[in-house]
Amino acid sequence: MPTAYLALGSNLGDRRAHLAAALAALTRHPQTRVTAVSPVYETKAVGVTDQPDFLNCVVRLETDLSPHALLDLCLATEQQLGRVRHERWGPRTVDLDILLHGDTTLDDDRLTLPHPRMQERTFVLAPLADLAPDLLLDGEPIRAHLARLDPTDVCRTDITLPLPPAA
Ligand code: X6L
Ligand code: MG
Ligand code: MG
Repeated sequence: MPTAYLALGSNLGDRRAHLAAALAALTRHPQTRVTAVSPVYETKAVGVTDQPDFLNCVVRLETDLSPHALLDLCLATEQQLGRVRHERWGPRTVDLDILLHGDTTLDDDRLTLPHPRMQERTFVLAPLADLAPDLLLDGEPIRAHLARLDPTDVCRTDITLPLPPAA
């Protein structure tokens, strides 16, 4: 089964509960297995900076779903958790982004893999490096990409998201 990595974020309401509920939804799906969850980071919003701080983490999945089917699951999970899209890059109850799906490279109207801007985002690379520091991206390990970013952009919390029991 291919291994995928997802970035999760929340900056509205009970942020920890939203991340936990997203994890539970991914676990319940018959074609996905959540096999690792990173530490949770508290992070200043980037893009639109005038919004609440985020909680961000990364999860590792084993999945039979194609990249597009996994994208559909991510979007359905966001909707179930009450995400309403207002302005671009605005606050959200939960956001699930596919970072990597096995060795797939893909670029169409709906999805680009690997995620085209993950190298620039400390809130993505810090938790990804916790799970997969040696994973190669553009020929370099995640830890080397992370070393080029500003570590003060993110703060590791003591929040733990338990790996949900297999459904
Ligand atoms: C210039 C222009 C600099 C755009 C940065 C960066 C835009 C990231 C959007 C950017 C730019 C994004 C999260 C967030 C968002 C999150 C934190 C995005 C999409 N999502 N900030 N901002 N965590 N800390 O999950 O990632 S909006
Ligand atoms: Mg996002
Ligand atoms: Mg998204």
